[in-house]
Amino acid sequence: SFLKASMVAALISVSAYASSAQAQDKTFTIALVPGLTTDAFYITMRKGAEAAAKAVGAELVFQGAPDFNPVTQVPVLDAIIAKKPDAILIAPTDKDQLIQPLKKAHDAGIPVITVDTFIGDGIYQTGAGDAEFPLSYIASDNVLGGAIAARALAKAVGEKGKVYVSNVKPGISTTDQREQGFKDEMAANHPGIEVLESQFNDNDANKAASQLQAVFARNSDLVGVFGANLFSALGAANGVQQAGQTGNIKVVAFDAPTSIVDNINSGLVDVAIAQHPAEIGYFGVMSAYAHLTGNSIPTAIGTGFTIIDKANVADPDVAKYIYSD
Ligand code: T6T
Repeated sequence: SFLKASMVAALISVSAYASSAQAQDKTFTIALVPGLTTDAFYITMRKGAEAAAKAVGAELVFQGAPDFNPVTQVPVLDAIIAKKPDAILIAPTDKDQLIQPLKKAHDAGIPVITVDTFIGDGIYQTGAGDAEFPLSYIASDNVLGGAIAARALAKAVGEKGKVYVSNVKPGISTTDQREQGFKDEMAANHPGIEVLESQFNDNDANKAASQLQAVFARNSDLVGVFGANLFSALGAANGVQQAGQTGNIKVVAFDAPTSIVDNINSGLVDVAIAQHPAEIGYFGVMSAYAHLTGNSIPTAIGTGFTIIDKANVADPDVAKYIYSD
């Protein structure tokens, strides 16, 4: 009869509702471990991650060390693993030194996705090697970024003269790749440029500033510098200013903190290559969520760049890529 059929239909719909509600009731906890906490790049990444977490009803835990260093990052990671989150997103601070610590998470059944930086060679899910267990690598194309920087610097200095790379330290996947991309592009297409020895500053802008002045003291014909990350670029630019060489020594900066706007407008920095950290955080969380809900995910996701200079820095479509403080 009609009554019976409608009762059955009602029961079916109640149980369908109950099971979908149950699925949605599970609040996934996703941890994001940045390279360091006090860096506008990772602060912006966190915003994108929070936006995605909100969209899927997940809880985001953001926990990191105060400096970019495996010695301080590993204990933070260990503490996160002990809390057994549903997934870990991490920017490993060293290609090799984070393999074993992350393997512990993997062995504990916690899915690992690396954001910004990678471990091993960054090629995951191959079944070969000891560092291919992360599910995905979500980041800028850093070799390309280095090549973009080389072209911008070569143009700024008129394709001629001595330049160098202000860098963090060897062993970090991102900044290693930027330096490689920069040097390869200079060697292949800019014969008038001489690339001097790189200077490593340990992510200390003050050190980068002193190094700029020391390189200039040894090479009075220095014409340009590529700052391979936020602190390297900020420090190198400050060094140029302190040496009274604004406009004479051209600066191409990787990353785009708010201070870059003033530096571009004043002519201290010629070009800033903004990464899209919010995009990295957003797709990091979305990938973790997709995996946790039974969907397959890409083993690599490449995010974009925005190239900022004096001509476009005031354009809202460009300025929206300036990092959050
Ligand atoms: O350049 C970013 C990031 O991509 C790199 O891995 C480390 O340095 C930054 O966080 C900027 O400080």
